Amino acid sequence: MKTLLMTACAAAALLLASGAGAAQMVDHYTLDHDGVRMEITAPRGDIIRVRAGKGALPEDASWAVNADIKRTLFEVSDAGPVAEISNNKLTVRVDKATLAVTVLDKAGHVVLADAPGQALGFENGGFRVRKAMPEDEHYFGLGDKTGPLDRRGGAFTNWNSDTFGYGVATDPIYKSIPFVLGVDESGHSFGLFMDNTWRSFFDMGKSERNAFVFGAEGGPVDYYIMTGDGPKDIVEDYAYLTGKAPLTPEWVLGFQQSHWGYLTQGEVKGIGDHLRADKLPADVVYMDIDYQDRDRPFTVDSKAFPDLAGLVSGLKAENLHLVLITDLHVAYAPNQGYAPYDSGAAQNLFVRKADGSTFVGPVWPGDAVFPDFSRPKARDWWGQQYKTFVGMGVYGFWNDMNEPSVFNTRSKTMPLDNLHRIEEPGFAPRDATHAEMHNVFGMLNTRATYEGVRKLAPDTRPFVLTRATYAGGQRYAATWTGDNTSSWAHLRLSTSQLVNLGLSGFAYAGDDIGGFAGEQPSADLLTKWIEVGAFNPIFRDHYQKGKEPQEPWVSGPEHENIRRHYIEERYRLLPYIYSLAEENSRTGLPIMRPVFLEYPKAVANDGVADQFMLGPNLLIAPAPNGESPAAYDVTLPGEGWTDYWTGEKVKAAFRETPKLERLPVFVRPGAILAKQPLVQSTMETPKGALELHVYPGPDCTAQLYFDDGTSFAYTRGVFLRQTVSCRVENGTLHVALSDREGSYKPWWTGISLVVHGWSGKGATLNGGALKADVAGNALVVGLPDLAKASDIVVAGQ
Ligand code: MIG
Repeated sequence: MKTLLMTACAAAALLLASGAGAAQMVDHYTLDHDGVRMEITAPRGDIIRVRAGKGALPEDASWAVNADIKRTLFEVSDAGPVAEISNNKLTVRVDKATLAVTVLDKAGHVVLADAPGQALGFENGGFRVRKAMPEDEHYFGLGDKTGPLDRRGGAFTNWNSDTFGYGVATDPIYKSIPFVLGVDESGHSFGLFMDNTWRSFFDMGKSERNAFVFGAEGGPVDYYIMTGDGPKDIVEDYAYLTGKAPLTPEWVLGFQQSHWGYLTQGEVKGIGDHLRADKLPADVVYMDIDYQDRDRPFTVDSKAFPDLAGLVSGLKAENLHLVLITDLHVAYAPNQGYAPYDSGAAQNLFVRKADGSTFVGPVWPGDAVFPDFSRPKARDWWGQQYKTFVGMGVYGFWNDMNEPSVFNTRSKTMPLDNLHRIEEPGFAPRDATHAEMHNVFGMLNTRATYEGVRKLAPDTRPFVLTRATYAGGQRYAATWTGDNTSSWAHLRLSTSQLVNLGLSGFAYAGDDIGGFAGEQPSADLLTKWIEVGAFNPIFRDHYQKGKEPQEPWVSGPEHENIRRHYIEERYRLLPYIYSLAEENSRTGLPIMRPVFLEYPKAVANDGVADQFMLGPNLLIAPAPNGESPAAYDVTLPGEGWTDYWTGEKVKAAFRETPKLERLPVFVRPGAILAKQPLVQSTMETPKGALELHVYPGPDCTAQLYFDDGTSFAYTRGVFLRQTVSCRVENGTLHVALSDREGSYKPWWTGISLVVHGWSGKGATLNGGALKADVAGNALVVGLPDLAKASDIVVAGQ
């Protein structure tokens, strides 16, 4: 009876009488025009998906989009020449004569429209789509691209490429993330994600002044238009579609030291010893290909590295993690007792040539074979290769060369007619050419690594670092910007690269601090790069074989002291940075942000392109031309900001004179920053009080988040979450803490409340008097640990 009733209700909901031409609630709308079939669906009320093909719709399958996303219902009225689709968030108009698509919000504002003229065209097996480009719209995202922060006026290709020593305008480089975020000068935003793994392009007004054009050489017309109230909504929509990065192990947020050319076990241990002797806080040392036997993945050169397990535990005793490179190219070494080859070959798990035989191509180990990562069986097998390393206590792995890079070929990769096997739920089981699989190959490599290491150590958070990836790859790996160059231009470029990566799903992104390739960085350049890197999500010093040392201790004590100061500040800020990581795992919002993500109207200000924010509270304003001593303009998004270092209030616009030891950092009015006493590693428990730095102002709310930083116990309730907020009333500051959630036991015994720009004396806790001392521009109030809802009242002067 119950079932019958529900069916009757559903049927009633499906038919809404609406005068002439009945409007219906449906979960898709299909139309045909001129041999093209198009379908509109809505994965969520604020997102629409457009698919199209010649004669028939393309396969409905994706490597990027979460498989559990369903279709939602919308209303269609298609009596006239323009079909109108609507739900409670948006309206889509499709011109039946041209297939032009216009998306409007509920206020009637055009979110995104097709360009006048041919909106969708098919040619040579590929396609192109043209969208209108309003004059005040700015474009971001596209993953890791060179060039300016704003993509407007640029044209870009998506084709994962090994580009050693790339320049500030080289395109493409290593990754393909076909997602664009559009923001206009009143803050209206849209997102566009083209889910197509073939070689593709985005021409953002370069060829046509008023249109942006995107398309691919093959594969489906399959794209999503995201709508929302501003850029944050769009970033969250994109995360809804393609997934969020898992919460990182906390040690990944520490300082990381790496080099291609640490040649012996003693040398690697020596790096750890040197970091500790010089009191340079650090969490990670990397080993590049040098540790392997003849560059063969999953081997160890036992002459140079006689006791890898001993090295891992020796570094662990210094509170350091080891990260090991494990490239995908398995040495082609039949009958040599090389297990990765033998076991993979026995099960036929390598990519094939067009004629069906195994493809062999040269990379570091010489002739190599390439795991067919689109097969679950190959991914499982790959994951098992990590058993020995995980058994030693290594949980961090570096997947390089996974574009994939192949030596001695013009294309730098494998033949486009090579064959991969797709055996993925959602896809028809079939062979796919390398032309189709190239851009997603690196992501599938990291998926195999991530899932494999998780299986081997189910309660430890793994860390995977990748060079190549595709949309959605953030679910498996962090990334870095590849082989940059030691130059001021590259330091500047890194900001727009990392910001756009963050907007494209990759909250965990870094660049080679100091520059990988090229001439030795000057002492000043390395110092500045460490200063900026201290405020980037991934903070990793890495450099090429053959260069002079580039660790923070080189170039003398004066430079080392400045560098240490910034690395130390990074460690003090870890409670704040870690809470940003936790926020990212829930929402997809990046850790490093463009100013316009917090202040959409700032998108109109060209000067902000060199600035970035760390979370919602810190704005970093490096000199655009780091080598120039000339003063430069700093424009902040409003009044009331504070200089992070001096605690002094600053104006909304002023000039900065560059100084070697100063990286300008400013704090938003209304910020609450959680900080901790200095530690040398995240493995060390801080001693003393948790610091809560309050900068009284509007929108003053923050969430404290802590857990053990390494396990999955937080998914079983072992975390600590508490809301802190502030408001000023009649010159009196009120700070409120909520009840604490979760069962994680804090390391601190008390809380030090530091109220910046405040000199009043008396403070009370739930009515009882507290000790309060003036320190510089701040008032410091000593509090006990407060797990229960509490009100602190700090009097004005
Ligand atoms: O062809 O493993 O981008 O970070 O040090 C060079 C050696 C291979 C490229 C990576 C770089 C790494 C290097 N690799």
